[in-house]
Amino acid sequence: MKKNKNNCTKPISQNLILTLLALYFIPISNSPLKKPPPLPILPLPSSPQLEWQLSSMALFLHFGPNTFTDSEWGTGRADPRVFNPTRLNASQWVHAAKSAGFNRVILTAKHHDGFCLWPSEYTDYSVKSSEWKNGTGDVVAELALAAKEAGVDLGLYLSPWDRHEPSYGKTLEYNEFYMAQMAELLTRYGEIKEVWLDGAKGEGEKDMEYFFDSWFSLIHQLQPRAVIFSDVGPDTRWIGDEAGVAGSTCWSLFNRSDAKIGGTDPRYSQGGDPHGHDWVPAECDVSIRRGWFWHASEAPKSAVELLDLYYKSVGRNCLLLLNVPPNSSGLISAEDIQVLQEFSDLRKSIFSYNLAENALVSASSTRGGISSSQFDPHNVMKEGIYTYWAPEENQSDWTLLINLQEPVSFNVLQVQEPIHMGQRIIKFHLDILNEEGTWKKVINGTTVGYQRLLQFPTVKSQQLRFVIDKSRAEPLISHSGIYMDKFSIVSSMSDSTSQTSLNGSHILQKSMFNHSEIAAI
Ligand code: FUL
Repeated sequence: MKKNKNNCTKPISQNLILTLLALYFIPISNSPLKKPPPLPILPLPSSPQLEWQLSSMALFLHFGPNTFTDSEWGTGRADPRVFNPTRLNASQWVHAAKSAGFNRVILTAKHHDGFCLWPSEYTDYSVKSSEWKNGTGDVVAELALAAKEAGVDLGLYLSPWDRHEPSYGKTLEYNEFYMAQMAELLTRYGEIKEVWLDGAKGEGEKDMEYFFDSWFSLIHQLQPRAVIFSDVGPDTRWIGDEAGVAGSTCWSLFNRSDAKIGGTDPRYSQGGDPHGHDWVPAECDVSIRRGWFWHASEAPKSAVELLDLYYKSVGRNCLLLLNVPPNSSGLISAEDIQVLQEFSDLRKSIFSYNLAENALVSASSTRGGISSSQFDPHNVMKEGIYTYWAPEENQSDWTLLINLQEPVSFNVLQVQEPIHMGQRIIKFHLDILNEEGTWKKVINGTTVGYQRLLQFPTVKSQQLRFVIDKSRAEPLISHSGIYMDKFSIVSSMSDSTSQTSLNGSHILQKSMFNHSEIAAI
């Protein structure tokens, strides 16, 4: 029998089976399959590091005998009875932090003088020997309770350098002592979200080794959600200055093995390392007053100064750790509270309304095609890092076009990367379409990370063009905004401390490349 092209010589039952089989394999829904997200680019943040970064700011509380003796680095010989904060109210500290937008507080549980703000069982140099509450008080406990009630995270600073403890200088003994104190702090006070320590030490002090690896393992074992701050991480690094200022190029990438606690190169810390193998974002610590501890003679910085620090820390991919020291009565002084409130009001008045909120956004390309809403350019108008615009792979142009639908004046640009996918952007710029119909550059920038804020003299336009010039991999943008800041004074069109050199290493040109090339940079 001759077969026709429909093969209709097969018995009917066989055809029916084939048809049923074919139907079985046809997807029931007509919706197209989703394009998966691109591969993340290593290194990536851990979950506690992400939580830390999203909190943006923390309040540092330097408090102890130094508060009563008008000193900064106590000798460790001050009479413990000087510690007597008769009006101490940890809820007031927490309230001051929370109402100014700080969701984390970090207390000097022990500073260099060795005095413990909790009744440690390993020393008598503590609140136990003070006049305060006749030696029955516990500042760490009071703060832990107040923070918990307010839903504010708690961190503790346990200074390695201890000028009181007799075992300091005897490596084995002191490491045992330090770890025992650390264990007290991490097992008695509920959840601790950050442990802060550093390599600060006076000249000519006794030489000894700190067993950092053992300390860090203990901390992560006892408080798995805590980030550990030190000059070089492991979880968050010191920015390298005590002015609260990050480099205008600031990577969360870092090589821990290239840096040492107590001996960092400030330039390396300020900029991070585009070739770093470790994710170690930076924390910018600075005091609201000149000293870290409260001194009657000092006054707080102004709110506009704090706003400038905000741009130079939070606006450069870092966390701002602002020290606001309680005074000798045990309260944060009224003038500091007022400045904190004004600082909060300034931020609210600038950042609570994104002038691009109703913009129409298009892009040079969209991953999965323009019909894919998953990576839609309009995602950049949504807040948060988990929705983002992604371009198609292997493009030579990475541009977002933002039509504001009417001319708008602004002087601040905000850009955010979905950092759970790695930090990617090396260089970018913003253009506006001027009245003559030509594009004019407003500002160049290097690195974005969790959040980049760039200031420039006020411009007005309806059409904006955000261009990514160089990136470690396909750039992803989770959020973007433009704002009007009427309070800061900005004199130049460029980011003044802009560093274009990436620690002397070569930079990938914007081009097509694959993941093995990325791994090689
Ligand atoms: C430094 C210390 O020496 C200062 O006293 C202050 O605590 C600052 C935050 O860290 O290392």
